[in-house]
Amino acid sequence: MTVNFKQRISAMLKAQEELQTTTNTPLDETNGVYHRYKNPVLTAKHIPLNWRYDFNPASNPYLIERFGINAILNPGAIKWNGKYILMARVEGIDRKSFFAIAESPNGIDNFKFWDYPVVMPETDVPDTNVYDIRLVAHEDGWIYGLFCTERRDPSASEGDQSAAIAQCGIARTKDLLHWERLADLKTKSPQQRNVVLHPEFVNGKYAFYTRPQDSFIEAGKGGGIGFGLSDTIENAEVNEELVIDKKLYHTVYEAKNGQGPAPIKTDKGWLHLAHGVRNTAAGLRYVLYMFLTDLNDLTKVTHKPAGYFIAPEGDERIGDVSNVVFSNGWIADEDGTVYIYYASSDTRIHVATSSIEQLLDYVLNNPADGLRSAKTVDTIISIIDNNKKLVEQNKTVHLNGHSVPY
Ligand code: M1P
Repeated sequence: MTVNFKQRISAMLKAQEELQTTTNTPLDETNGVYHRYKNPVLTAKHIPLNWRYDFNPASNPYLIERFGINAILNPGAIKWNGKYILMARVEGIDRKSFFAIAESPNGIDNFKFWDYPVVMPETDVPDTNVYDIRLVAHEDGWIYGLFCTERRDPSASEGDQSAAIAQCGIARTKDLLHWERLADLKTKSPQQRNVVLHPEFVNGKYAFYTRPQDSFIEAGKGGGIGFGLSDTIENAEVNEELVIDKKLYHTVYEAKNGQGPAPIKTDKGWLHLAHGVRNTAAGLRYVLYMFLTDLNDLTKVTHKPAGYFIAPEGDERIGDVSNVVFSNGWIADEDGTVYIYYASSDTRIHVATSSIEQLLDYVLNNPADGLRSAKTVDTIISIIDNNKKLVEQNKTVHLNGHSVPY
């Protein structure tokens, strides 16, 4: 082993150790609903060096990176044995995605990958690409992972090497290490992505959030987030998909939308996190939004604040697929803290923290979309007028030379 070889390994290990052990801190600025954090929680640089380098000087005398990682994004999330687990989508330089699990003691930093990437069994029709897993601890006792499985469209001509069929793969586990692959979900839709399993039985059946409109080539032909039931999970089949949250003209989910992680149960209803997409001159823009569904009727959206909950900001706006935030994982802790994991621009993973209380306040009390500019102005005027009333009632404090209502 040359000195240079040893020095490079040592420098790389040191840099990675520093990256993994850096304390993450919340940013001061907040909109009252959540805190963003200074550093991403996972990046391509977090992938263990022994996955990428052959450290044997005999077979790799130049210490060449034998397999590069392009990005880490869109993780499923779950609290498991007291640890915060992210099952990330890792994308190699060969464009194939696979899953790998990283764990953290506190959910905001010190994420470290397990020794090996996840070995996900295939069905009789091998997956070309798998991604965007949603982890759900179902009341039947299994942990399920629902993910997108993509294969080349068998009807595509030889000249068309990009047409694909996306469907929902289903796997389950008891320990996150050994996975049993079940049959892919059957629906009437030619394409399915962003399918999520509801954590409880509904009328004794397995319940799914789907996206019936999805067309891989063209963004939808009507539709939105669907909901349907299946008698079994082993050969899951949803025959009827009811659209519960549809795409809508001139909203942030005008072009398409998709369920994020499985919803969180609260005493006021089921809290949902979803992504909405609209087209712009700069390309598609992906943002996150929230809504609440009825505790007993999961198909009824009871509250939905206007616009986005999280949009790409600062560095988040730039990456492999710019102007994108996407989330398919969150963890609601026993003390009510909610860890929202989101990827920015299909490149790296961040955390934002909130609480059930704050999220409920947000979905219950933030104004709904009036769907017209005039209604937006009405909303703002009502906020101004309420603040004026406080001033008139002398309910003010003086801050930095301003009279501010309290
Ligand atoms: O590139 C943005 C996202 O695009 C797809 O999401 P959707 O199916 O809603 O359009 C997915 O490929 C997702 O992984 C990706 O982050």
